[in-house]
Amino acid sequence: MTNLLKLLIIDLKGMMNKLHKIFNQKGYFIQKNVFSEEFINSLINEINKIENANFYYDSYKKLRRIEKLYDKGKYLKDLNNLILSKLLDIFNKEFLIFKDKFNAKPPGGKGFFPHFDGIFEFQDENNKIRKGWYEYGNFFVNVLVALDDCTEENGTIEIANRFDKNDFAYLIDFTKKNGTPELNSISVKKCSFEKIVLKKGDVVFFSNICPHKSEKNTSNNNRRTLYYTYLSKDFGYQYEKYFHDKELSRNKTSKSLDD
Ligand SMILES: O=C(O)CCC(=O)C(=O)O
Repeated sequence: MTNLLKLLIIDLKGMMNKLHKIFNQKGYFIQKNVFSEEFINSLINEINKIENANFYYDSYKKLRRIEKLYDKGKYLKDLNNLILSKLLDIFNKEFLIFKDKFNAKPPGGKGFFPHFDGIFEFQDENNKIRKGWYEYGNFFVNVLVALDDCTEENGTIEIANRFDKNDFAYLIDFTKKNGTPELNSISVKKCSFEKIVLKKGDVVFFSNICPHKSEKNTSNNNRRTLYYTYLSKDFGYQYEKYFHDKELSRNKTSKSLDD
C-alpha cells in the first residue's frame, strides 16, 4: 500500500470517528451530496410504481406516507445496502433495517408535532402495555434521504439535540403520554430546534431521541423524503415483528398534524 493511500484511509477513519462522536454528543449530523440526482430519480420512479406496500392518506385524500417499501425495488434495496455499509463505517457496528417509510408532504400538507421516535406506550392485541420501539431494542439510527430540496418553505425537518439518557422510562416523562411520542409543552420549551435545509440527495442521520418536528408545506411542490430506521444487529431482525405489532396495536393516534 502506498503512503498516500495509507494517509487517505487514516483520514477517512478519522472522519468516521468524528461523525460517531457527533452522533453520541449531539445526536445528528448531515452528509451533503451523498446520492446523485440520477439515483434519486430512479428511487422516485420506483416509489411511484409501488403497489404492495402500506399506503396512508390524509383527510384531503392526498398520499402522505408509504410504509414497508425498502425491498420493493432494485434502487430501494440498493439504498438500504449503501446505508448499511455507511453505518458500519461510522459506528464500527452492524445494523439491520427496523422500519421504513416514504413521506410525501404535498403542497399544503401539514407538519409534525415536536416528538421523539419510539417513545410511546401502545396496547397490544391482548391489551398489554408495551414500550414503543424499546420492545425491540435500544439503539436506533434514523436515516433521512432528501428526494427533493427541503427548505423552510416546504416544511423541512427541524431537529434538536438528543436528550441525555437513552432510557424509555426516563424519556416517556418528557412526552404527553397519549400513545404518541409527542413532547409535552415543558419539554418543547427546553429544545432548540435547527431547521435542516437540504438539497436533493443529501442525507441526515439522527437518533430517535432527538426531538424533531416540521411545519406545513407552503410551497407549490411536494417535499418527498425517505426515512429508513436502523436497529443495532445485536437485537436481531425486528422489521416484520414491528409492522405486525403496529397493525395489531390498539393505538390509533398520530404524531402528524393531519393524518
Ligand atoms: O420530515 C418531516 O416533516 C418530519 C417527519 C417526522 O418527524 C416523522 O415522520 O416522524
